[in-house]
Amino acid sequence: MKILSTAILLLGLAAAGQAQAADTCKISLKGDDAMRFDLKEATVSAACPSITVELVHVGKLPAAAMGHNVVIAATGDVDAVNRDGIRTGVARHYVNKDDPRVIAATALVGGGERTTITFPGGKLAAGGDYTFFCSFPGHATLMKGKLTVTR
Ligand SMILES: [Cu+2]
Repeated sequence: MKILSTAILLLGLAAAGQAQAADTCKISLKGDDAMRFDLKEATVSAACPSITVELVHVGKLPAAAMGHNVVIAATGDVDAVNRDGIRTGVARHYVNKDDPRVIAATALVGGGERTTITFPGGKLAAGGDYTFFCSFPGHATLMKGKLTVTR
C-alpha cells in the first residue's frame, strides 16, 4: 500500500512538472482585425530548451490589410527593430531575421491563419526587459506586450 501511494505521488509530481514546463515554454497569442493581441504580457523561462511562440489570427482580413506577426526583442531595441523591419517590406514579413536584435520572429499571417516558431530559451536572460510586438506597419503601438523571463 505504501509503495502504491508513493507511485501515485510520483505520478502527480511528474504531471505537475510537465504542466509547468508547458506553461513557461510556450506563448500563445491571438491577433484580431481590431489590431490587438489578446495578451498584454506573457512569461517564459530562460531554462526552456525550446520556447514556442504560437500566433492565431482570429480575424478575417487578409495579411496585406491586417497582417500580424510576433517579434521578440529587448525592449530598448523595439523601436529600431520595428523601423528596420517595416523597411524590409511585406515579402520579408516586415522583419529582418538577420538582425541580431531580433530574438525571434514568426511569419506574417492573415485572418484565419496560424503560425508558430521555436527558439532556444537561452537566447533570453532571466530578469531581462523584453517586449513582444507586431511589426506590420503601424501595429506596434497597440500590438505589444511585456515578456517576462524567469529562470
Ligand atoms: Cu499586426
